[in-house]
Amino acid sequence: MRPIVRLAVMLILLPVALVSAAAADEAQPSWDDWLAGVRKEAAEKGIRNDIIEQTLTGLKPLERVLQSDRNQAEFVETLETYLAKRVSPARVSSGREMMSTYRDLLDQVSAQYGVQPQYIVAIWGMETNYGKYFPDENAIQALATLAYDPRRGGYFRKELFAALEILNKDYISAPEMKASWAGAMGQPQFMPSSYLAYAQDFDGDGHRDIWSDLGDVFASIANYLKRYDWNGNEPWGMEVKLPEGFESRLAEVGDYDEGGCRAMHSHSRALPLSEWQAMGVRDVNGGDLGGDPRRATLVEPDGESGRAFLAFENYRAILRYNCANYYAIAVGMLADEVNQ
Ligand SMILES: [Ca+2]
Repeated sequence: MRPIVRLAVMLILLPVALVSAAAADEAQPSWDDWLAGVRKEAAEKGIRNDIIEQTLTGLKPLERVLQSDRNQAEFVETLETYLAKRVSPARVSSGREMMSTYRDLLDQVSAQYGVQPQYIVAIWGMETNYGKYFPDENAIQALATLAYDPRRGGYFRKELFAALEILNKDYISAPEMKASWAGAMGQPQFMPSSYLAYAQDFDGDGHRDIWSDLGDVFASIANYLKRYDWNGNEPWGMEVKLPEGFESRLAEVGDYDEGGCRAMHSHSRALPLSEWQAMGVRDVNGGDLGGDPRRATLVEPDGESGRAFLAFENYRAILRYNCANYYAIAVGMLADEVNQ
């Protein structure tokens, strides 16, 4: 029983404990012992010795990474406050500039992956403000710090080994592999496991350089969406107006029942646009939805007093990038804005 009791105490105490305090707990190995275990496992996984030496020898945890992890403020945000920050006039106008500056490259990527340029630009803008925000923590150091910390250690340990695998494949060099404090890398902010699954070498130079090569950045974002069944001939969705007393009818439609990440569970069942039209739903300007047979789910991210949206299949691919309705709506609206 004792180890279980000790674990329970640890789980209660650790949210406020820092590395030094955690190291003092006898259930937690010292940083050096822990790192020795990582080195051994890396070697067993086939990571080259020069990579292990270069990245893990003398590695120290980063206190500021843990501080950031502990200090994630919980803002009470509404869709309006979220959109005001993420789809600001400045971000829209930068996005239009990017659409025009990188037109040729975006068109090439778009043709190859079947994702319209405005969605690539919108995700790029949402993640790193079109590459102007450049997180510059050492990815291995940030990931190792969070992997050592018991709070979410299992998740980050897997990401740490994925990051070592990226270096082992020579997709990027260790000094170039910069990340946010939480380990999200480069201009599209991919976690290492997503990088291994989706990052692309668009210019064919042997590197998947999502930090500084824009072809690789755009292709990696597009590939991510494509892998989640993006349809290049369809939009993301649209804002709509609901008729008076609609909520009782919506209850008859029922909840979304086809899986997907947690943000989908607040959507209605998918219905053809023609059925939404028949129920009195109109576009945000009051115009007809028409007899379109495409299916869309209804989402009211702030409940029935807030704005309402119909989401097409592509919306679900955006949620795979970041499973939050505010995020997907902001990407969709920013894409619409930068495409004008
Ligand atoms: Ca490349």
